[in-house]
Amino acid sequence: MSRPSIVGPEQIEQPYPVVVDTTVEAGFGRGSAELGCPTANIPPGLLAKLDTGVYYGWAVVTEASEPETAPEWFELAKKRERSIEVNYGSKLAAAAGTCYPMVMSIGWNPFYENKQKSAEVHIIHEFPDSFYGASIKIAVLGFIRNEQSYDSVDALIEDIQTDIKVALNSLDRPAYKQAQKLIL
Ligand code: ADP
Ligand code: RBF
Ligand code: MG
Repeated sequence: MSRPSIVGPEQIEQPYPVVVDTTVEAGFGRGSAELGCPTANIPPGLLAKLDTGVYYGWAVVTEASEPETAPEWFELAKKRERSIEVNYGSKLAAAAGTCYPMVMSIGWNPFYENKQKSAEVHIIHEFPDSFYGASIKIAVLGFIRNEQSYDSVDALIEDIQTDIKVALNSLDRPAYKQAQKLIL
């Protein structure tokens, strides 16, 4: 299916920008393994005012201090087959505090028939290490498409690659570039 290479108006319009400041939590652990597309999971309740679907915007991650009491998502992290390292973003180095483009998916991942709603941010940057527990600020600026189910993992991967191109093109406009300052 052919898709537009740029989406959304020249100016940012209601209900955007949607700015959220939160923590990177553990998800189901299949993003990087199966799709080659790691996603920083965040609490979906913070984005309840947005419909399910795929969005674009900017993201900034920074190191966070260790919480005094273990958060709920630690439980999910411990149940995972391969253990994850929760480093609170201490290995981010120069990536800490830098604003990167992102694509985000909100919903039930119809392809995987998830029982729980998730909100996941794929930051368009290669990070050498994971950053579970880090602070993450996002500015959601536009909608790309509805979530879909697919006949194969490859078809999902192909659509995500197109989402990334669409996000980069859509963010490369003056009003959208300016919006970086909302989270810097
Ligand atoms: P999970 O199901 O736990 O979210 P993923 O396979 O989706 O597992 O991997 C997500 C983790 O990978 C993030 O929490 C983050 O620590 C790390 N990560 C590395 N690179 C990126 C990136 N470019 N975008 C988002 N997360 C990344
Ligand atoms: N999952 C789906 O089931 N259908 C989708 O259309 C879909 N689109 C996505 C688009 C982007 C940009 C990203 C980052 C993820 C998308 N996902 C989608 C979620 C994907 O299934 C999920 O990230 C992995 O299962 C890891 O939890
Ligand atoms: Mg994830």
